Amino acid sequence: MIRKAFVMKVYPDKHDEYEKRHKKIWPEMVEELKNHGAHNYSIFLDKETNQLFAYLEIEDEEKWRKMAETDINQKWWTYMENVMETNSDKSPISKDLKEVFHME
Ligand code: RM4
Repeated sequence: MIRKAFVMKVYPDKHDEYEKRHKKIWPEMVEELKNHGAHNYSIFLDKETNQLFAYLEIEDEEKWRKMAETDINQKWWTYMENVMETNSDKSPISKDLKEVFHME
């Protein structure tokens, strides 16, 4: 399994809405995430900086990359656009983090 971590940003007044939408994440979105080899996906919020820290495990980088192109992910990004910082293609602005420690 490949461990992945990245950060994104939620708008300051949208913390609750962001969490609410993830509590009710569409089952089809979860299904597609699983189909693309995603496991153990967590997102944490730093309420002071509005930064979201995401961690997940993936089976394969190429499979994961294809998730972004799926209809459901494109719809999810459109839905999430008004609560988080996004690029012009509606993907969340996201920065990959480097793993510097791991313990099994
Ligand atoms: C986030 C963001 C990510 C997505 C997760 C499920 O808000 O849209 O791209 O993978 O939700």
